[in-house]
Amino acid sequence: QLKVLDSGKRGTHAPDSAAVLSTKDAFEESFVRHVETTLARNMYNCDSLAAYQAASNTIRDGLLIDWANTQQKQTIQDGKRVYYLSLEFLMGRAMDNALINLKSRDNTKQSLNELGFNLEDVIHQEPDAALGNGGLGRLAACFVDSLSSKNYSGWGYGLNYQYGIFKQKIIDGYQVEVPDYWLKYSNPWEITRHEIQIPVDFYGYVYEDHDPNTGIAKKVWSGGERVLAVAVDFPIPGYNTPNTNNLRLWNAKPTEEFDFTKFNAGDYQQSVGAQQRAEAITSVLYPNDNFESGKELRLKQQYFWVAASLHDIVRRFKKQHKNNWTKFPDQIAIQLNDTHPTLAVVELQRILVDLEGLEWEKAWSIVTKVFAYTNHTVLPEALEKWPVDVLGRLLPRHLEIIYDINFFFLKEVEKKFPGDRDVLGKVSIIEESTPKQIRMASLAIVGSHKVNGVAELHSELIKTTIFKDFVKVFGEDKFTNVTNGVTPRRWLRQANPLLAELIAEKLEDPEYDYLTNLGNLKKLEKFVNDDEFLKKWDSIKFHNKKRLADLVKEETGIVLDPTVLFDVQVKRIHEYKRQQLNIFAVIYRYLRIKQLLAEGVSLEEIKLKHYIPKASIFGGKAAPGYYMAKTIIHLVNKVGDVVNNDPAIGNLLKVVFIPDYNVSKAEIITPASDLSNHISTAGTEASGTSNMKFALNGGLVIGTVDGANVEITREIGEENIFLFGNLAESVEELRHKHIYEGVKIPAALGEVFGAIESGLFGNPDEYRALVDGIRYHGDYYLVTDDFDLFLQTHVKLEKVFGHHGGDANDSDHLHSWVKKSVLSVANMGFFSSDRAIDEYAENIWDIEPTNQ
Ligand code: GLG
Repeated sequence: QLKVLDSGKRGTHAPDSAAVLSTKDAFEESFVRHVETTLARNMYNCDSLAAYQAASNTIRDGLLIDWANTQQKQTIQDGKRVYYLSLEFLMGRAMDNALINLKSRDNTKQSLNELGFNLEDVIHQEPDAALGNGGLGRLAACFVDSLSSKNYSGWGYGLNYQYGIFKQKIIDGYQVEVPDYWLKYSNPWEITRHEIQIPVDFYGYVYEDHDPNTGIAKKVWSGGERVLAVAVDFPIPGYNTPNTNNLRLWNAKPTEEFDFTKFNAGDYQQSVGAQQRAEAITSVLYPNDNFESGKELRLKQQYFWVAASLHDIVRRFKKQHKNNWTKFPDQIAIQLNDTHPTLAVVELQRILVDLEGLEWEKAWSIVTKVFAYTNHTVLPEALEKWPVDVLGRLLPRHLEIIYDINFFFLKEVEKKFPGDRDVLGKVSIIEESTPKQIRMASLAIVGSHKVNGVAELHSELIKTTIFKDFVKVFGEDKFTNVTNGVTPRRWLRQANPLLAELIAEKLEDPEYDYLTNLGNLKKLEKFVNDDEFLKKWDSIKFHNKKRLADLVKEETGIVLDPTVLFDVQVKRIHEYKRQQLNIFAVIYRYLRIKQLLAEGVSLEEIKLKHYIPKASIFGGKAAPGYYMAKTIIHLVNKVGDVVNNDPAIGNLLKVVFIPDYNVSKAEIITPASDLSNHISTAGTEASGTSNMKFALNGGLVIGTVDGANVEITREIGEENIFLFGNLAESVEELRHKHIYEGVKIPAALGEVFGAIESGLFGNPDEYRALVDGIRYHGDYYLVTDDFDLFLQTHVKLEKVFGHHGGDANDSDHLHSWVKKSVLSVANMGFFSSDRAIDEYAENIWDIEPTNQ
């Protein structure tokens, strides 16, 4: 029985974070104590890094009190909890976010000032927690923020990689990967739970045993290799609430076991070797986005994480509910973020049947009530499949269970569709290929009670394409949509403090309550004809553009004029995201400007009649093994070299590639865009989330009719977004045409290819694969079909942007572009991750917020 502390008592021991953070004295006292004790330094010898460490330890102390209170409160309330299983949490920096959520930023800033430090400098000392690749990992980070902020009881479970996503350097225009050893100076935000160590087994064999009492046969998995999972916790503060959830990431550690046979045989090195390998499991994040490489270590990571998390969840359940298993689904919901944690389905079935002795059917009905699965992509190269022999060697008992799950499932399918071998083959969890493979998405669907896509279009597409046979078997209701969202705490308040402040002022909301009621932004619409307001709005954008120009100068040496149109595309580099379409259009623009100049047209005239000045800003990482993506990076950089060093074109065009795009850089880039590109081939981008961030920060969007662009358009109005391109429903036909009738290169694109092949951007052989992929190999991503439409849309949007002087006195610009910007922001309330989490809670998890 847990001891229940009444709130009075709790008050005397551990009030809340406010005690450490709300008064300057308390902050300063704690700061100095951490400098002197935790860091063993003194105030005379305290640089910004030490200041960061002392400040974050102080803030962390406050968080831990909230964290402990929350855990106790949640345990006492004994409600249902959700566990979000994600192999990636792309958190970024923690300090600024914690200060904002705890509403202690101003106070801390002042305290640090008094101590002789500048808050911004201190914040910059923190390395990004970059335990993710892109949208999928950042979504998980936004979701844990919303779970806390909306007072849900919800934990994240993941892996504590020693190396996050690599750091990207650009050398001679090429991407070079550098390891990201982010824990160099230890991490003040993590709390290692040395007492929570869970053994995880691999390999070995399965035998049958008989219960001595009942004589019933049961399977036993034995032998193999054992690794320990050690829990590392990160407190996740909610905004304006004491509710502080937990993100638990696992570290792999060797057991103390030791191979004495080898040791005695004199082979000391070998005897510790296996143990040393244990730590490799959590050492590095796989750097692929939307691509599965099928490496055995990756499967090991997945099982290690899933097994540790489930044993932890089951242990916590048993502490309160013993073996009252029917209660399990009333207490616990588990969300599978993509198929990466799908082995959790199998592991829970194994725990219930093999370890807890439940009957198969009873166990399976519990399992399927607990799990739900989110799909993030329809790209075939991203769908996980594991060869049967690889999985069977690593996890022999799990393979048997997968076969049994499939057997019982197919029996049901057979009942529904007697004799229909075609359906059976299509929905089978085992693909009868050579080698045989396990289809993880099929397993996830069969093991879950709900399956969701991440934007309306995507959720419809999965029902009619990759999962259509499952819809036949399970019916439509199992498949649903939850459109993604982003947290306005980080992506508005933290990234764009001036805009957040202006909005608070206009909404007469000095406490910034709109940050958890984002629908309130709608009230901004009233001011859309108020010139003073529009000017202020525009001057904030200008300020943010200057801030980005400073970053670009620092990172690349290139000087950007902040009055020109900032045209941004930052995201992972991928053919389906079509950075190549963008850079080809930039090349075309450059060629046209050069041609006009050659015809004797002056720069001024070009500006007035043809092209407005703009800067094309790119950023993003390519997976280290993705040749085509790396080629695109190289081309962007080489185009930049040519264009930026051509004095003839003045400020008409600049092209920059910002190296090492990450969360912290996104916080500077996002608020500074006039226009951002979300131009994937229709039907390929499941949702996109940066489109939401840009629109929320008053940047306009040029995009295809894909992913969440569709819903953004519906919310903000089609007059406030620049959509173009072929629709998802035409894609198949166009691809088919390319193959059977050949690819037609539009004239403008032909000129671009000509320039590339003339060597204007260096050795043309370097770009051969990129150009030939379009010209001779079917143009799979439909660059040729959308190129002219993209150019035309630019002509249109640049008219709307007009000739902006940057002094916010251009009234055409104010009444066209800036007005659209305001209207976008006013209607972006739907895209808060709070709304997404509420939908999951209500439609999938069946949980309610806790009482605070
Ligand atoms: C995926 C998709 C994105 C999506 C994100 C979050 O490609 O379109 O926005 O998940 O659902 N790998 C990803 O980033």
